[in-house]
Amino acid sequence: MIPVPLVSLTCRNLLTQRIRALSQDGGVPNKTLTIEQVLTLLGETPRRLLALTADLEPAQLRAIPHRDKWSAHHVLAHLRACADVWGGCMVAIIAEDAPTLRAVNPLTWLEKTDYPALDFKPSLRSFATQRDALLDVLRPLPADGWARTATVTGAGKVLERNVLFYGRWLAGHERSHVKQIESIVATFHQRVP
Ligand code: NI
Repeated sequence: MIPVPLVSLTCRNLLTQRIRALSQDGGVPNKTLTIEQVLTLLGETPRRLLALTADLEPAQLRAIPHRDKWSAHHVLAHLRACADVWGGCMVAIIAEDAPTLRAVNPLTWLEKTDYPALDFKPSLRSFATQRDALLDVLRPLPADGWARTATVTGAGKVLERNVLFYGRWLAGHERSHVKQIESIVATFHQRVP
């Protein structure tokens, strides 16, 4: 039996404010994933999201279950913003020789997008298409390509970061949010006593 959604937020501002208030995990990049693990995880994320949410109704995708503070809709909007920012850094470092990049907070970037206003399923398709394009760039990359660096400003001290740094950050961060969506979706599959 499917519980009635408890909260349904459709207002874009409320969504972005909620994501901003609840995001606390973007600042801790993963430091241990291998290149193969990064590629595998990045390829899995859109497929996992599709499989997990395939039988949910739009209202369920926007509903915030008791035990979780995000809806699936929040998570997808957040993941898309992170993919834009960190995936964009990877592509820039591959395309340019030792570029200087200005650090962008994905939470700030999200506010410049229409992701919170989009319906979940077309938004997920766009996310998957973007991911395929990123993987087309990353899969042929030799090991020294993953070590290409950028100088990153605007995040306090000036940093040097490479492609693998952003790949680990993106993949590790998505892995935790996929688990979060598993938890959200599980609440809709529980039997109500
Ligand atoms: Ni996050």
